[in-house]
Amino acid sequence: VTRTKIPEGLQPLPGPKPLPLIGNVLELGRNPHLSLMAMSKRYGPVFQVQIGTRPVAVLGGSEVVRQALIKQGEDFAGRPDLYTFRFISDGKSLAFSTDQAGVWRTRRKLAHNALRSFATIEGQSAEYSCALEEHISKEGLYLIERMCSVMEANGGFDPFRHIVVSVANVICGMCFGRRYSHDDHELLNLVNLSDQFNQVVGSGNPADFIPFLRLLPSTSMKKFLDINRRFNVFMQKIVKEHYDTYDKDNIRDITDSLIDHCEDRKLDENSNVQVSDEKIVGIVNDLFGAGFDTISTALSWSVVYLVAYPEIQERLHQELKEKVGMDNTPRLVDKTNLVYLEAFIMEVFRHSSFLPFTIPHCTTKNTSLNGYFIPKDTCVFVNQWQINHDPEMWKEPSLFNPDRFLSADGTELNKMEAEKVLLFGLGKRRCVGEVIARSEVFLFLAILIQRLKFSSMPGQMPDMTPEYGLTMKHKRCLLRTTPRPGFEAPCT
Ligand code: HEM
Ligand code: HJJ
Repeated sequence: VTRTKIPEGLQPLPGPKPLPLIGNVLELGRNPHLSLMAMSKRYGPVFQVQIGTRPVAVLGGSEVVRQALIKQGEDFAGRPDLYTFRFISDGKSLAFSTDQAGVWRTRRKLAHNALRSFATIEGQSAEYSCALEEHISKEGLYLIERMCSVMEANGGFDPFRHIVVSVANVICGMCFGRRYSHDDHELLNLVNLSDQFNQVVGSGNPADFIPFLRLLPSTSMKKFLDINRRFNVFMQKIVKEHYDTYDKDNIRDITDSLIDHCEDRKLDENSNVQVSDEKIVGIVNDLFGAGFDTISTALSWSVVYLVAYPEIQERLHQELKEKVGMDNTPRLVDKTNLVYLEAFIMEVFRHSSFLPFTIPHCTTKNTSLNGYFIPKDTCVFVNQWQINHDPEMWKEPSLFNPDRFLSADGTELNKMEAEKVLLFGLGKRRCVGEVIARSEVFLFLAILIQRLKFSSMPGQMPDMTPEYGLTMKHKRCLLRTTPRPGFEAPCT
């Protein structure tokens, strides 16, 4: 190991003493967000652990995270070259690859523009404000039908199992211009296996840092490779169908628009072609993968919280009754009026912190933070869970209490409190789907809470212990649902 000399006036990062070869991997344990938060009490908001032989800087305070990701954004905008990331989209993922700044920036802009054009740009329809709203409204109503019919047949339903298909259909509509039936096994098998994906790519997977572990047989790694293979086969088939039927005068969806961008660029002789077609069209893999997994996780957690806190569920339903009424389907414009729902969503984000760490970052040059030297190419973990549970920032952080996000008179969202929650990252690498994600979680929930009441199976409260991973899920469970008065019809 070569050490960069520490410049004068700077200190090396503090942290626990590493063991030879494995470093501090034993101290990380099964819940790195908790163990690293505990270490932060001792070493401060920025410290170092060694995973295998590799030093990792861990950021766990609101101030240092803002300093690093916003004020020193350029220095912290890289991604580390991690073993498991090489298998995601054949190493060509927008989110997980080590693309140089120029390539990454071009791809990120394309992703932003594609989402704007096919999701949030205002449409001309009177019924829906944008394509996103249309997709969510329709899939929301299908989801209710589905939940009720499964309920009638089986006396209980697994929330994640059905939510994930509806959420996948929203992103499918925008990316591919199509939807799948709730019985389509090709889609079901793909989207119901994301646990394994998430557990393997969660920050601090020892196999990313300790090469000899990769030689040991591992079922989780086998499943991870299998999921990525199936994911790529699924995506390549759809992309090929798009190439075969592509018509430059009729751009149907995000996949078409990315293909169109490649074609346009070939006609432009001045363009400095540096990003391959594969890396451009492959952006749709990230949009689809992120689009189905994160939002279905958020919604499934939300439904479980509704069941665990029935008085909160009742208050949410009453708010919908008052502010939207029972004769109208909720719309995105209702968001500003449904303040308790907004507060509930913020509290689900904070309390579950189901994305405990951002995707790992990497320093792009020698830099410093809080007087500590951090060399170029240092892997950086950002502990979002810690910021969302910091007792200095939150009164009784382990209490689930949406009211913490309301003004004293309960009529307005307290924006200052809401902005303290960190779930989408910050700065140059922050989530490109945040607007879509927030809209989608809001509208799906408004539609579900207006029409349905959720409850536990008698004597079987869902287990809300999260399973560690990139996105953390609650254990699969069975819940009950009954239609609210006036909405019995779709459930026959
Ligand atoms: C990146 C959160 C939904 C697309 C991220 C990151 C976080 C995040 C924490 C990493 C930030 C970092 O590394 O610093 C979430 C949450 C979501 C959500 C909590 C839902 C509640 C979505 C959706 C899409 C999306 C719906 C697209 C349709 C992406 C992409 C990146 C990303 C492409 C990679 C950005 C980059 O590396 O430059 N998201 N996300 N996300 N997200 Fe999301
Ligand atoms: C996936 C679940 C996948 C991709 C991407 C390429 C892109 C979750 C956070 C950010 C979103 C960024 C992305 C997430 C992963 C999934 C997801 C799965 C295959 C994939 C922080 O999206 O089962 O398979 O291939």
